[in-house]
Amino acid sequence: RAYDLLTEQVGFPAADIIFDPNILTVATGIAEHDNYGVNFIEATQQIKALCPGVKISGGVSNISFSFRGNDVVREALHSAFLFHAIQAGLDMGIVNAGQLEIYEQIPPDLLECVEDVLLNRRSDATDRLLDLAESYKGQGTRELKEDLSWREQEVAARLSHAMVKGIDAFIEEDVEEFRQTVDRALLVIEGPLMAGMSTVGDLFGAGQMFLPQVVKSARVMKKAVNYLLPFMEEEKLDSEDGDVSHRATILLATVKGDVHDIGKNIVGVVLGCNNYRIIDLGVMVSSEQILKTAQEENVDIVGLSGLITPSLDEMVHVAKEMKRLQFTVPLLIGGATTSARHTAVRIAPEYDNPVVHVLDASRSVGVVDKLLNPELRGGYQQSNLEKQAELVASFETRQLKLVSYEEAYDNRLTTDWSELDIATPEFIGNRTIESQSLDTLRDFIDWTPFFMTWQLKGKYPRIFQHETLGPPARELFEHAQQLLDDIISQQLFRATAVYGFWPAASVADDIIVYTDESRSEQKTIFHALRQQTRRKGQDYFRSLADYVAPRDSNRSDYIGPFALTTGIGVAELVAA
Ligand code: B12
Repeated sequence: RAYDLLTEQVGFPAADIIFDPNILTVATGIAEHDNYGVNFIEATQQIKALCPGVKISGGVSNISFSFRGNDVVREALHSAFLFHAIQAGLDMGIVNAGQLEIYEQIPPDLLECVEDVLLNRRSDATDRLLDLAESYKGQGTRELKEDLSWREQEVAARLSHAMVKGIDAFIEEDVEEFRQTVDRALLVIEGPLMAGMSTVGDLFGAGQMFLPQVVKSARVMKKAVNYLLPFMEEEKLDSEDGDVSHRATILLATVKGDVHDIGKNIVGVVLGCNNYRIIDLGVMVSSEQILKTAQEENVDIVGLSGLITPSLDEMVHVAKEMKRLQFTVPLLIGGATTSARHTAVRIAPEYDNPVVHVLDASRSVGVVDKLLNPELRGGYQQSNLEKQAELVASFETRQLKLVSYEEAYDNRLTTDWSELDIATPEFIGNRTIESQSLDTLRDFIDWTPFFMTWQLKGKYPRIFQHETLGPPARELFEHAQQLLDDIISQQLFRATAVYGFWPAASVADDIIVYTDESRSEQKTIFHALRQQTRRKGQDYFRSLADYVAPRDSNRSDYIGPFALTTGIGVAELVAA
């Protein structure tokens, strides 16, 4: 009701509405409380389905109130609950974010018990968690708990662990140990430290790590880089015979709206160690400030860093501004979200001077050296332009040509409904096939997509004749047959279906479904999409709605929807 009032009567945008359903404590020993976690998750799903566009928040710490004093169990409960609730649609939560275990790293026995409780998977879940909780009592935070074990691992694993867990206590000694094994200090950064950061990024992206934890990881990275800095400078002095005269000036900045600076700082250090004078403007730097400083300081190169998607547009803006202000210095583009393709397609066309995407810090020296060397610059720019032209061409061939919706609708598939023979279904309503014999289905399997999934691209059964793909395809096929034999003989999967026939009529691109033949009560509406891609030899831009007789045609038409699965039991088989 609140949603309807706000969106329909007050004109409030749905996206500005936040529902805050109660999260109540589980594992209290009172059976009525056992389903509170599930209730919240289901409520979240239902609100999202019923009130499209709204956001959901929740007071997460409440869920674990019954385990006050046992931080390990509480942290595990929070992380596991967040993991499931986010999947269900939770957008924001109130939780002591400094005390969160990483979902993937919750000890398996604890995770099982915690999820049994949160998802109310068994009646003795609370008792089992209570028993297990005893063994975690008084262990304080997980860093203390794990101190002893992770220090036993080899150094690269320890570095990765420290990055992911955000533990800075041993980072300098571990960095030093690894540095001893490589030729250059930079290799420590571009090896295990970057690998650790990449894991952090993956876990963050997958919703298994949260922002405060990433901040801790970033601090560890910074500490490690700071430790390595003098070594990188020393290595440079050794190789340059003590010549520290500055060769040229490079301006670096993370663009407006973006706070990521670890990568930019490393680039600054590496270029600085190669005798370039670095002006580092920091993070969130506006285009005006970048270009004003570049002019005042008469810089030789501008380098932009960006790690979030909006930074890509900001970089395009800076490039446009450089053109408008008649800059001629090269522009470097870097940072995890940037790419050679985006640079070629979107940024380079906006500026008439070199725009180069640089993948990592170690490549930055080579690129800068070439761009600033009058003898090499022309050739380098030529090859850069050629590569960018290839990227643009491959991008364009992949672009689909879309027509406007109006044009698509005007060219829809039309039918003379007055003449058409429309069949009447034998029944109206839904019917269910509870269990379809798998043996019957076996003959209908389309094996070509199966091979595609395994990245063996070829049509079945011709693929078996292929010179290189043939042998692995045949082996894979035989394994699949054995597995299918087991699945069918032991009835490991269940195949079920629901199908039905319903009176229906189309109105533009909508298909209106009626409850019965009287066609007086609407059951639901399917909003069908319409093709807008122009393809060779295409006559119409079709929509599923074109195939249902329009409401004003005075014809009685029907739709026959169905839903089926052969996958019941797959999860159990995979887990076994
Ligand atoms: C650490 C980190 C943070 C830290 C940053 C701390 C800091 N001081 O930098 C904190 C916690 C603050 C943070 C915040 C956010 N982050 Co963040 N973060 C990361 C993480 C895990 C690692 C980045 C990093 O430092 N990598 C290590 C460095 C060394 O690599 P790099 O930057 O790529 O740099 C190398 C090269 O690219 C190159 N290079 C970089 N810059 C330049 C510049 C030039 C000129 C040149 C030549 C080369 C060059 O050289 C470097 C060394 O070789 C990434 C995930 C990832 N794998 O990248 C997410 C990630 C970038 N963050 C992400 C997000 C979403 C955010 C937030 C929006 C989260 C939030 N909900 O608030 C905020 C951003 C707020 C904002 N307005 O910017 C997303 C971005 C997704 C997207 N496409 O938009 C990522 C990809 C995580 C994810 N998988 O979802 N983040």
